[in-house]
Amino acid sequence: MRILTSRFMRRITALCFACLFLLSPVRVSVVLPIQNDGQPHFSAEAIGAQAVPQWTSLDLNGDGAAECVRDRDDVLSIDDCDAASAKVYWQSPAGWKVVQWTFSDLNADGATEITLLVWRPFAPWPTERDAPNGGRLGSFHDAQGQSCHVILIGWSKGTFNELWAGSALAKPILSLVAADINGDGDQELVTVQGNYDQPALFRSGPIAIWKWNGFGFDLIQTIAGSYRHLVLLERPQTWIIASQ
Ligand SMILES: [Ca+2]
Ligand SMILES: [Ca+2]
Ligand SMILES: [Ca+2]
Repeated sequence: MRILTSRFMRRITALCFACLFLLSPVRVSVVLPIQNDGQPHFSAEAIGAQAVPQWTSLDLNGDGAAECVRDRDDVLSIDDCDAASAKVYWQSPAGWKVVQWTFSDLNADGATEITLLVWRPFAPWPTERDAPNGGRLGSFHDAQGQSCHVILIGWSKGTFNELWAGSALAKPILSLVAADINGDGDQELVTVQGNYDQPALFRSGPIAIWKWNGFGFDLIQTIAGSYRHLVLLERPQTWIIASQ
């Protein structure tokens, strides 16, 4: 009886921990963008907080020297940080519009990669090129035929290249953050989702949180609302602020 009770208690305790993990809500604070010279302005500082800084250089290939990431006119490049040699290791292809990027380890392999939020001309899956209306991805683009993608770029097999490229998203991402928001040791991809049929300047939607499954991302939590931007706070990093 004592053994049964002990086992039972262990199971109950484990179940409670599991419930806590699954049910722990992501703490989100919502702010309204302030007007700055007539333009909506959104930042952690708007609520007296410090955002996690966006670094632009890091040793991504483990050779002891930093690589620099530059984002100019929606083109992203990775170079050797040396203005004299200006050696570019990777550059986003023509036709891509890189609207946001961040260092991350979303694929949980222990190596930092770069997560890109990209708009590019819609293309159906290769196996559905001849399908009517673009196949299963057919409506995943805006009126201009541009679709939104998440793409991971990193060091692999002696070069920088695509580690993973998602197909056209069903709902475009407006803003993203990569962070371990539930403290399980692995980063989650936190996003704001809009709709392709919303005017680009007025897109808004819920927060959607994704987890790497080894092959892609699974949706693990949605927070309803009409959000537009995300900012991850310095302390504690589990706080996210989102603009409405
Ligand atoms: Ca390096
Ligand atoms: Ca990684
Ligand atoms: Ca996590």
